[in-house]
Amino acid sequence: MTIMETIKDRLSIKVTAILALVALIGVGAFTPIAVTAGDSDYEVTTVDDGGSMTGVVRFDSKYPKRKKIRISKDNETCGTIKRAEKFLVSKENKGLKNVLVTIKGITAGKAPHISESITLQQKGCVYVPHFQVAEVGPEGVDLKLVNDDGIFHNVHTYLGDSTVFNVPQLGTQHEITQKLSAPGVIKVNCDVHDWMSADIVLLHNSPYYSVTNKKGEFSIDDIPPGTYTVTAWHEALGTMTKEVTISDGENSQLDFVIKGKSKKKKK
Ligand SMILES: [Cu+2]
Repeated sequence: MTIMETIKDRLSIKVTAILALVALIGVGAFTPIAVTAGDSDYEVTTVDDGGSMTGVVRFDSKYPKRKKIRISKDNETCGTIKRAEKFLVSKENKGLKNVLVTIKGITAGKAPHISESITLQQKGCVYVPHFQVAEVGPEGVDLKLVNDDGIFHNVHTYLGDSTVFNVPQLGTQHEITQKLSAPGVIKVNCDVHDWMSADIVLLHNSPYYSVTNKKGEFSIDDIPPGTYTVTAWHEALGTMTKEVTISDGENSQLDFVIKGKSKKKKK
């Protein structure tokens, strides 16, 4: 095999692997596009008589169950079984928690609530909160890492495939602070306890967003009237897109329904 053939061969394996991954993630109408951080030339103005938008992100039928994770180390602190936090679905209405809903294309509107610091706790070998979103200014944000466990954790953060920071946190180090600046989706993992994961989304100039609660509900207000694209982003499902028209002083309802896997037919 020549070098070129070897490269071509490897490339085709890689492409196949990526396509397989896309097929896996692309549940329902979601597409695996990462969240975008916001407009750079956003202008803060007073929104008189803006409209609002409320809605629900939910499954239509069967929804993914929370995966059971067996713990084999640090059991005194971590316990023996955890439930994955990727899919937090309400039994009541099949609503999905921790979906970031964002209205795109608003270039002038309400002021963003800029966070100077955010906190990520390590408690019982789980990150709390599992998902959080913050608006950052040009100075970035301080991420306070709190170790409530008194055991060794290693906080490793990624933006895409690149490491943002990778810091050990001893049981004796209750709190350490790291700076985050670049907007985007930051994945957090513990190199000691591989089940520990969290997502932090940093936005810049993007105040028109909401994160779904445990019933999959979201709400955004003070929206200048107009027709916009709305995206719903979930860590494991990717992005779903819809259009909404907002009118003066009125509320628009917009629901995202995720097509769950169909139930197996009984024989
Ligand atoms: Cu850990």
